[in-house]
Amino acid sequence: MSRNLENLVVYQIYPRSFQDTNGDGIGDLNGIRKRIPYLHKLGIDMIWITPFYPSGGKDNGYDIKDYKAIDPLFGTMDDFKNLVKEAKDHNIGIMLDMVLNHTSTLHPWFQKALSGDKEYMDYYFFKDKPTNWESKFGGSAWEYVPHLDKYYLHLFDTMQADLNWENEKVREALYDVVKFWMDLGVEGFRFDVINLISKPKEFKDVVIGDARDQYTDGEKVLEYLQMLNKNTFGTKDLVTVGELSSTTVENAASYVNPKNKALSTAFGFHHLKIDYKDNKKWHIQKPDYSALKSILRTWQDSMEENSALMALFWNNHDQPRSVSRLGDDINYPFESASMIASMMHLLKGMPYIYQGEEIGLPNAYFESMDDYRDIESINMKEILSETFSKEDVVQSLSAHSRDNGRTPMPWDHTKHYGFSTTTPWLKFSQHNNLQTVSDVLEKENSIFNWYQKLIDLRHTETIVSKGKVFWPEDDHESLLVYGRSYGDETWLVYNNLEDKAVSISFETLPQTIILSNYNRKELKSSMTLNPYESLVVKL
Ligand code: TEU
Ligand code: CA
Repeated sequence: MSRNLENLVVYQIYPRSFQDTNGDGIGDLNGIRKRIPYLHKLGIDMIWITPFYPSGGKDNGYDIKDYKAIDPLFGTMDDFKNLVKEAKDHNIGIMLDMVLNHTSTLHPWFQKALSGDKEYMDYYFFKDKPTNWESKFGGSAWEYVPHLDKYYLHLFDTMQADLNWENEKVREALYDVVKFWMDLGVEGFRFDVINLISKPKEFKDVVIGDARDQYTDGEKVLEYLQMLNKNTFGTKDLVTVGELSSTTVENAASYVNPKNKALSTAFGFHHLKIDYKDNKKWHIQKPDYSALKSILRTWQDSMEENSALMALFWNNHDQPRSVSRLGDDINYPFESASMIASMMHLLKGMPYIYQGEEIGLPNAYFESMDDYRDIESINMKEILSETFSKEDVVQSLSAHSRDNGRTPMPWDHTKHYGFSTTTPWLKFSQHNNLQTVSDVLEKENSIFNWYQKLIDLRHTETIVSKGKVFWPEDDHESLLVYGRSYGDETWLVYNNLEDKAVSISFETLPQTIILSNYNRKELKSSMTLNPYESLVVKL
C-alpha cells in the first residue's frame, strides 16, 4: 500500500542547534535520539534532518565532502542507525537532506579536478572566461584557479562548486549516494536547491540582476528528477521534497504532479518574500498581506489542478522566525504564533514544523554584529555596508539573517537552557521573555498544544487532508479566510493577521467551533475577531 502523503506532518531538525549530548556546544545525533519521545508527544510522522555529513564547514553542512559518512561532530554511523531504529519504534520516519547541486571544494572529486584530471573537471563547470553572474552569497559566481587558468562555477559559496548533471557519471554517482541511505532505512529525502541542477548549454552575461533566470528551472530539471526517481526512490514508497529556489508555479507543479513521477512535494518561497522590498532580501518592508493572499491562493489552486501537493511551511534554518516576522512576539506571542500556524496547517499540502516553532521561538535579537555566524550574514555585513547606513545593516541582518532560525533550542531553565553543558556554537535567542520547552509543556493552552491539535486534525479529519480549498469573498485587508470542503462537510478558517480587532459576519451560523486561539465558546452571526485571532468553524 502506498503511503498517504496528504496526512503526513514533518518536523525539521537543524542538528547543530537541537540538543548537544557530549558537551561540545554542538547538537548531535544522540541529541535527536534523546528527544524522540518529545517529538512523538508532538505527534509528527517524519523528521527531516539537515546535513550531518563531513563538510568543509563553510555553510554549516551544505558543503559536503563525503556523502556517505557522518561528520564526527555529529556522531557515528552507529549513532545514526540507532536513531533510525528508535524513530521507527515511535512510528517516525527519517528524511535526509541531499545536497546534489554542489559539493564542497574539499570533496575528492573536486580535488581531482583541481589536480587537472580532465575526467573530474567534467564533474563541474570549469571555463576559460567567467560571466558576470553573482553568487547567492554575494560576489562573483566564478572562482579563478590560477594553476589551471580556469574559473569554476559556484552559485553559493566559493567552497560550494556546482556539479555538472549533464555528465552521466555525476548522475550515477549521485544515485549511488541516495541508494546508500535508502539501504540504511531512510524513508524520505529533501533535495537542496534541486531546480538549479540544469545549467544552460552556453553561459552568458546578464544585463541586470543576479542571473537567476539563467540557471533556475533549467531545461532539464524535470528530466533529471525523473531519472533520479526511476533510479533510486521511485522503486520504494518514499517521501520526497524538492527545495525550489525562485521557481514558478508552473514549474513547481510539473515537478510534483504525480503523473510526472518526479517528486512528492516541494518547497516554494514566494509566500515568504512578502516582506522583501522590491523582491530584495536585505530591503525590509512590512509584510504585504494582499500579496500573501494571492500567492497562497494561486499556489493552492494550481496544485489542485495538477493533483499535486506543496509543502506547507513558514520556518526553516534559512528563515527568520515567523512569530517575529509576521506576528507580535512581545504582546501576542501565543495568539500570533498560533494564528500563523493554523493559517498554514489547514491548507492542503504537507506541513513542516521547524524546531522551536512549536514553542513559539522568536528571532535571535542579537545585540552585537559579532554574534552572527552564518556565512551569508558575514558576507552581507560587508557588502551592505557599501550602500546602507550602519543602522540599516543592523536592522536588515536582525530581520533577515539566517541565524534567526539557527539559535539553539531552549529546553529548560538550567544553565545553557538544557541544550548543552557548555556555551553553544551560536547564542540563544536574546528575546527577553524566552519560553523554553519545559515552560510550554507545563501550560494547558500552549502553543505546543495548538500544534498537537493541528497535527491531530490532519491525521484524523479527511476534510483537512483531502478536502478542496476554496476562497470566500472577503474585503478586509487584515483578514485571511479560506474554506475547506469534503463531501457535504464545510469548514471556514478565519485568520486575523494584525493586532487590530476585525468584524466578521456569517451568512448562516456555523454549527461548531473546531479551533479557537481565544478559547471562544459561542458564535454570533456578527462578531469581532480579536488581535491575531484564528477561528475555525464547521458549517
Ligand atoms: O538554500 C537555498 C537558498 O537559495 C536559500 O534558502 C538561501 O539560503 C537564501 O535565500 C539566501 O538568501 C539551501 C539551504 O537550505 C541553505 O541552507 C544552503 O546554504 C543553500 O541551499 C546552499 O546549499
Ligand atoms: Ca555535541
